[in-house]
Amino acid sequence: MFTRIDHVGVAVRDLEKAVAWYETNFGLSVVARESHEEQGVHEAMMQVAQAPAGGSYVQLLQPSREDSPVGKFLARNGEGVHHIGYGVVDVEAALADIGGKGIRLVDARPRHGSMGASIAFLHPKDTGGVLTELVEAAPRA
Ligand code: CMX
Ligand code: CO
Repeated sequence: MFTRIDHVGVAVRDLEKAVAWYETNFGLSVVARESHEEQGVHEAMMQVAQAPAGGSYVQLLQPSREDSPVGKFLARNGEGVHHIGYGVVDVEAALADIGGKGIRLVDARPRHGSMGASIAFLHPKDTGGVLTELVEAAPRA
């Protein structure tokens, strides 16, 4: 069902500092910067690899408000790995399959994610404590 690891989401307090750190120390480059107000995040996608089936990234996430998923996570755990995003070919089909196994879906229906992807989250309490995102990448232009 999963085609690759699309990204690892990392909670950070200061997006600009984190971007500079990944550029300087790991040689990664920003490929997209976005803000998603409904998610309460400012984010930067740092490219790790390019591939025909879709790239792989580190997604740096700074909360835009305290009462958001990343804001609450930071208050509780501090900076660090927040979620894993797996690539899927068809996010609706993957949701139906996984939901059918009784795993709680945070998103019953896919919604818009970074870089035009269609995404959905699974609840960490049903996935061994790992917040999990399904990512159907936008069709290539
Ligand atoms: N990883 C693992 N566990 C997590 C977690 C995470 N990232 N976030 C919350 N939890 C756990 C908490 O530790 C807590 O556990 P306990 O009950 O054992 O203490 C429990 O889940 C509830 O935590 P909460 O802070 O009260 O959070 P909510 O119930 O309000 O929300 C969740 C949890 C998963 C529904 C919410 O974080 C969510 O909707 N996440 C998906 C959206 C998201 O993360 N957006 C930002 C990224 C956007 C992107 O990638 O594009
Ligand atoms: Co993500």
